[in-house]
Amino acid sequence: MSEAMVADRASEATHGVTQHVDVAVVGAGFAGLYLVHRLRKAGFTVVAMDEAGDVGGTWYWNRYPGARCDIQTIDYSYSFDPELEQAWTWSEKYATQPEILRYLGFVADRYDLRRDIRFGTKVLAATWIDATERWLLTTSNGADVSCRHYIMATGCLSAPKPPEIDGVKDFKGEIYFTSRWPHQGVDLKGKRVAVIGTGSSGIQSIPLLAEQAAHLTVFQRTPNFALPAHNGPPPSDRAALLAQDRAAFREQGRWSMTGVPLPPATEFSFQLSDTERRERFEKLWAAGDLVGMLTQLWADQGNDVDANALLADLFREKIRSIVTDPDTADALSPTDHPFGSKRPCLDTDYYATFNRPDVTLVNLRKEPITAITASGITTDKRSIDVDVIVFATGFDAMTGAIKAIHPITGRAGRSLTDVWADGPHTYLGVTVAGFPNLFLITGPGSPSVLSNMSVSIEQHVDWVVDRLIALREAGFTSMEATETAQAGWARHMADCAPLTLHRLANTWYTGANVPGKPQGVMPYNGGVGPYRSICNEVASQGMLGFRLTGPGVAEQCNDGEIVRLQPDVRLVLGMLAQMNLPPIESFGAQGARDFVAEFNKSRPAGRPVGEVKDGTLPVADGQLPYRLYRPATPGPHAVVVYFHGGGWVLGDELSDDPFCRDLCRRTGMILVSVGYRHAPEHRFPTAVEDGFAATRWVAEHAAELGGRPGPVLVAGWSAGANIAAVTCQLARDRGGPEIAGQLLVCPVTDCRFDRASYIDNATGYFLTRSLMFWFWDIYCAPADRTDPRASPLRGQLAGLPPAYVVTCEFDPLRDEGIAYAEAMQAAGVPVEQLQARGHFHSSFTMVDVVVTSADGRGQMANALRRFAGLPQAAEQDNKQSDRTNFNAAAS
Ligand code: NA7
Repeated sequence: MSEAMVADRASEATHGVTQHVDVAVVGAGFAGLYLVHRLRKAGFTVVAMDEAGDVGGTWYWNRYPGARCDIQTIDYSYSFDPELEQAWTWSEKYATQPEILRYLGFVADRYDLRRDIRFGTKVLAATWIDATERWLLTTSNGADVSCRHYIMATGCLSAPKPPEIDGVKDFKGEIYFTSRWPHQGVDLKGKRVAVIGTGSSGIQSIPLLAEQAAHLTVFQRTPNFALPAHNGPPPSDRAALLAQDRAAFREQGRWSMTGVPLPPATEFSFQLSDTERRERFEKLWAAGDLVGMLTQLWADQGNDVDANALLADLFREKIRSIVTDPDTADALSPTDHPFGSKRPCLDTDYYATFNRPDVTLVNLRKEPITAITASGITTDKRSIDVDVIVFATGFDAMTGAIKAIHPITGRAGRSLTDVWADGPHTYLGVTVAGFPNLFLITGPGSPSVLSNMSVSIEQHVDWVVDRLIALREAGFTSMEATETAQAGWARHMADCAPLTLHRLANTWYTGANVPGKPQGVMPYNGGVGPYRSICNEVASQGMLGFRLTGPGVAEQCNDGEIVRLQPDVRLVLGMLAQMNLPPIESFGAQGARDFVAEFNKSRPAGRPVGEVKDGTLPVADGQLPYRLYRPATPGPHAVVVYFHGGGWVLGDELSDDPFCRDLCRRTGMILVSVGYRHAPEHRFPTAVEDGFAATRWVAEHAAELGGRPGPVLVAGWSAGANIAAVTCQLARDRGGPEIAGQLLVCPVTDCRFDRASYIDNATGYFLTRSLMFWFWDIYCAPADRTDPRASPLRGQLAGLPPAYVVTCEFDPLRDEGIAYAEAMQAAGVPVEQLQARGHFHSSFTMVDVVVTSADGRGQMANALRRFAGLPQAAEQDNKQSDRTNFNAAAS
């Protein structure tokens, strides 16, 4: 007898009518249907409940004219059963709502799912009962439900937002909501119709409503970017790809960033000419591919404001070319948010609809609605009489359908509404601390609405059901996220913020569309594939961050944070691990140099600066090459002498090119990157003596180089930072040159290898302990290593120029960098530190790859500007960081 049956019998005796199941599900849409199928196959008893009269979820309700999906239907399908995929053929590239609903009905029939679904049934309250370790659900219709596990498959956009406009009740005409369009349809012939809202629902329905209405007035608060869908049959190229290898196509989608198998763009905006960018844009405009437009143009379109603006300009140009009245075109052109930060739309003749004589646009930014009256809509400029008002005003997204639907009371009587009062807190977007055995499918904190929902839904359902099976096998009856894991997820979500521009717009992604709702990016923007691998890791690391309990089994809690690396660092390290490279030191010095040179060819090119010039400078016994980076701004500029990384063995004056360009742009200073000589050909102390000599030469020739005469600054990364640090000590002791400040990024400062960071980060973070041993051996004989020119930490530190010292958490060199900063400070040197959480040794030099390091590079640039007595730079990244993930604020 199953556990549910036992409980059922016991309960019947006392309560009579409660339905006992292993798992209860709310929702019978994409997620609910797959849940019922998988749970049943896994041998769980299950009941699903839905307020609707049939399956479909969002697609049951959202049946306004023109409603379609805007991910190509080939991708917007279940993939769990190849036979199902063979049995169903979509007729259109973007299926209409009726076809999607037919598909979901077909799926329900095929697997006989309806027999476990209670339609017309609302869950009124859900309460966790500690004593039985079960959820008790009271329902609007029929028996209450007792379940071990409670799964919310309620969708992200299913709780409509109230109109929030005074006077709605006074209106004497007809009122409709796109999200609750009457099943029998609406006859608008001969009527004066108003539509409020120009999100996806408004944009899809407006052209069709215009065709029916006598006159259509569109009330627009925020213009949106829309791309023509070019509907028709599914494109043959993608259909062929799917047919060719269905499994591979689906698998590629599962591991992609968006859930759609399209390789992301690799070239950056600044690597493409205007013509090339326009060609790419026109191609995607003609293809009508929204995911393509979001990901395929150039690699930085999604995370760089300026790169995104190039795309937004092209969009606005299109709008002006379609809409004949310039004022209307202007009003329809979005200017207040980057493309993609607010959900862009797919349309059919949307912009052209405004060329019709019977369509009027009211720009609510210029004339806000003051009230709805008996006869129509009044703005602060005029009254417009209408017979029908259509509200296309959207949803209380992501959290609305979970917490507003019914009270959910977890452990110790805590309500989810209270726990989420300052915004949703979840672990993986799937579970909530304090709410055992409660699961959210595509909840806040999961990729959900920033992904192809069908892929994310299948992943969540599979992960949850697999966990339930594993719990059952191990004898556990409850599973609950820990506070540590949940706080860690919040931090990870916040770390992901710079990966996209979603934080820069007021949207339903951020909760800004609902008055009074806490604001912050709710979906996980770190990508579908990375998210999948994280969920898999949680399971493979012994259910990291979960407390598992059960009768007669010892409690298990492997507590911790699942992602401690910055999200892009995690991707870079994952890719490096996959490459399975031999240790760099195994190549020998020349082999390692060749390897690094080859490796650098694959990195994004550096960004443009005013001028790049190569030259040589004299040292006592020869010439050193250098590369000078000059800002585009008028000079003379302050001058920074820069030393590249590479363990005194590898690299050259060009090898940190993207980093030098970035510093040049951010600081507005000249950077002179010096090609100092390397070991083993030139062992200690050649590199540091070259560094000192080069700095002196640059200081003496600053004016000739176009620089500002006076003190110079020095900067370096890794072994280059060692040279910069030593140069400051030598300049102090040898009578100049005058140095205004030193920027030391992950510096080598000492020859001791027993600090914790050398042990904790010995392997796995690219710069390994054995590679450092190798560098030291090649560069410097053991007897010389305590010389302050090799280990500046062992030198006199008083009287050094002010320093900005950057260290990275996952770097063997971390602790000696911190030790140097602290020792300088103790010696009276003004020191600032940036201890970069989640970063590795190469984070700051991998410009445009590790974008989460951009903020730190901005801070370094400002430190250099402070040292040079210049005002703080107008921070490129500050304009992007005014809203982060609210989970972070709470953590
Ligand atoms: P959206 O995208 O939230 O759009 C709602 C629209 O309604 C949007 O233009 C809003 O302007 C506007 N709106 C909302 N409230 C008001 C008030 N009070 N006055 C004037 N205008 C208002 O919802 P949709 O249903 O179109 O689409 C939802 C998602 O479904 C879509 O993104 C796809 O993923 C599928 P605002 O932009 O807030 O200024």
